[in-house]
Amino acid sequence: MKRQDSRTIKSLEEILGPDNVLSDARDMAPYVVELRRRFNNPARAIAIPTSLDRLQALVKWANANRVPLVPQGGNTGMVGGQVPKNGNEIIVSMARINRVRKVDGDGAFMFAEAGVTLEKARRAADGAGLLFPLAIAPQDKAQIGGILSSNAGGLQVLAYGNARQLCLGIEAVLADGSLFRGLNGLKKNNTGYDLSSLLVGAEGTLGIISAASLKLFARPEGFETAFINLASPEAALELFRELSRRLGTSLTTFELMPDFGIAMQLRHGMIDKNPARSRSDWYVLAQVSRLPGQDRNGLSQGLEAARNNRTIKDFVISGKPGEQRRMWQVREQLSSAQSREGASIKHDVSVPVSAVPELIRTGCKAAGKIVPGIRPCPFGHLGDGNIHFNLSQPVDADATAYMEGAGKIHDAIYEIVAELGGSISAEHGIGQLKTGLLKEYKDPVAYEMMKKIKNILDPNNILNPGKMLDQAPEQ
Ligand code: 2HG
Ligand code: ZN
Repeated sequence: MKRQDSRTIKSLEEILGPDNVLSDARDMAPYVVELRRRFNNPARAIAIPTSLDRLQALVKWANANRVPLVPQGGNTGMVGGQVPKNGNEIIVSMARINRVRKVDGDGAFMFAEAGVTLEKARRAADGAGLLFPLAIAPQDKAQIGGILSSNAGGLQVLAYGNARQLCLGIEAVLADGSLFRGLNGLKKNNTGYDLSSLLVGAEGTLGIISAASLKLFARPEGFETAFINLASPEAALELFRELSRRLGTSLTTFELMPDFGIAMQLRHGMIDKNPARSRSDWYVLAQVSRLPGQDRNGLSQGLEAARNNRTIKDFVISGKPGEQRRMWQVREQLSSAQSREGASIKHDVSVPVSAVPELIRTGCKAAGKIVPGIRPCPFGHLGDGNIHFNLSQPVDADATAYMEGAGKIHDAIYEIVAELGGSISAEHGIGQLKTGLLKEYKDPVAYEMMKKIKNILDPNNILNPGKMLDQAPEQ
């Protein structure tokens, strides 16, 4: 270990206590490597503060000594925002600041600290007879701080909104170590700039979120879940229109899947049976939540009507948790099925909902021209206009060579997305994967505003440097 590093570790141990600092390469490995193993840079140490005071002291020290910090939650991010970029950073794990401070049933909110896992937050809401609706996988790993910092979306945005919309306010440690106290349980609070919202989705570049006030909802009595056969994304859009009109916000989920996604799961033994009534080119997983006293037939009536007018081919529907689980499993496993099928070029993009079929049609055509034999697997949150436009390598292609050619495919897909008025990042964020793209596609005035804000709040560029904005603020 370099002398400078051992001095750093000593300072960290003084601030946090020796049990809360890791510097051995083996101990640091789970924090440094992320899900897709695309980023694998070393960290100087892992700091695991156990209290707000210690977190503040740590950030103050880092600012004084110009030590870069990378805040980290459950390390489930997909764009490298939560892992080092330059190799000289200290990862600040928020895992030990993990209390649910309070649940307020009347106001329908809870105060949860950054290290609370999604599962724990959902259980706390459930204990008060309420629902915290955010649904992303894996629930036992993803933490509230990371969820808010990346403005995560997931499978129920349609009815309840993404992380930002589920947040009433946050508490965060700023770059100088001061504490921004934005926690409140107020639905109405018109007192100037919405600073909490600014820090949500900032990927830890403006402050380290230490706690959040989260909105809670009435807990549904049950769900109806359907697995639907359709011929095309156009038909799926038509069905979405029909179901949204009939069901409003009780339609919590509307997910599109290609048959290729199911074929892969069958091939790799991840499921033993297609949950649909028969095979078709496309499927939709739709779910409706039912509050006490509400009619349970809304979804089946909507689907009957769609089958009668030939929008859809067929469907199965169930209110039984076991059967629902099997339908959900197929959707949730799409990402891992793709990784078993070789290399995959991914695009987490959004377009206006009405443009989803065009995105899929033109995107598949463009990708097929660049790499003959490429296997498109566009899937995801059609109801939010958010498609994971993923493309598996041709069978028997060389994975490394395929990934080396990703740039051309990216250019083609992002160009289509831009033409359709969409976004180059829908729900996974910018991190270190999309800094160049952000600069290219963000409105230049908005990009300048972002740089100015960063410069004011973090003049020494110690908070997640090189993430989101690919440059140090001007000194
Ligand atoms: C999902 O919706 C996730 O399953 C992952 O956002 C998407 O792997 C992906 O591209
Ligand atoms: Zn997704």
